[in-house]
Amino acid sequence: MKFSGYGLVQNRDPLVHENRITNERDLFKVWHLGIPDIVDSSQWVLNLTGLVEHPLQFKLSDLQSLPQTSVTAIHECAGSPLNPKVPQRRIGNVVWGGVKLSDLLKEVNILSDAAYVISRGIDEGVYNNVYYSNYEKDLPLDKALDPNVLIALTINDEPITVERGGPIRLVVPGYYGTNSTKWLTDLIISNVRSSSAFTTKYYMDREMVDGELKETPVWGIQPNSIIVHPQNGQTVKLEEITIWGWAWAESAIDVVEVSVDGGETWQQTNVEPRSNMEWQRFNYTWMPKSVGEYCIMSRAKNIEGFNQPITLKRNQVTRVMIFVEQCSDL
Ligand SMILES: Nc1nc2c(c(=O)[nH]1)N[C@H]1C(S)=C(S)[C@@H](COP(=O)(O)O)O[C@H]1N2
Ligand SMILES: [Mo]
Repeated sequence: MKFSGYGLVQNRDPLVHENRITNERDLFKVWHLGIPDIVDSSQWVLNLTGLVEHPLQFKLSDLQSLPQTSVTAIHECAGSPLNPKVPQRRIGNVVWGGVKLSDLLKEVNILSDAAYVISRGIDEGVYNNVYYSNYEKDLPLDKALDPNVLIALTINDEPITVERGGPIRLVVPGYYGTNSTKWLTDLIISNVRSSSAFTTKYYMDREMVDGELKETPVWGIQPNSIIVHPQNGQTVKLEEITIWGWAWAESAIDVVEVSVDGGETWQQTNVEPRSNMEWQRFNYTWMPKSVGEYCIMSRAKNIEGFNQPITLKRNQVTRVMIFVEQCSDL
């Protein structure tokens, strides 16, 4: 292993999100078990096995010679599985390139009782004091057949670095980053979910609903938004200002509201339509009534009608505090 144990790189420079496409070097990185030492990626082999008629192996060069597609998509970490309700907003919007998983699945002929695709990475190590010999995740077969799901070889038109999961990783646009297995070695077609700790113990939301424990896998990204301008702590002049930011979810966002009074009242913003699996820009022109301190919030609703919660969820609304001061030339 090149690096052992859990690690996180997060660029907290607030200006990172001014661009629609996030620079690779500005995009967060997460690993639970370590970063494997990959000496010769030309030897990399991806096994496609399980409930299939013809199991197959693909070398890196095999994948490179198949038809390539690109998908522009949000990439969001669900946050720490030890504190799943704490919002982190590790997010970016990037261009992935590679082979459609659905193209590989066509070649192996999936058997009729298949329901999930289990993905396994080569990384091994200790997470939260327990040793794991692999990182393993799963996704429903329906999602795996979505043409946006890729065996990715590039990010923003560059080969995926080892720290980011190269030479090949799974990318599941619309699902939280945890499902996009890095250093991908195995895809196993199954009729049951994976029994891995990363799908059962961790990344499984638990809440009491009507006295019963409801467990939900951390798959589809729930509505979320960030305010890019103004920035938290910023001082602005008493004049018209454009509040803008990004909103996203697995399905398209159709409404984003902002509040300039800490959530008492909400105003609709202009939201651009969704393109591919990208985040959507919203903006709202605001004329502050007077000088003072303001708490600005944004909340996004997806086309299925789900709204961002105010508190206690990883996708709770963002708040920024700003100061409005008198224009100096008045
Ligand atoms: N093999 C492997 N894949 C993994 C992980 C991991 O620890 N091992 N972490 C997951 C998590 S929680 C996230 S958020 C994303 C992070 O991808 P990135 O480092 O490219 O941003 O990878 C996912 N895939
Ligand atoms: Mo994550």
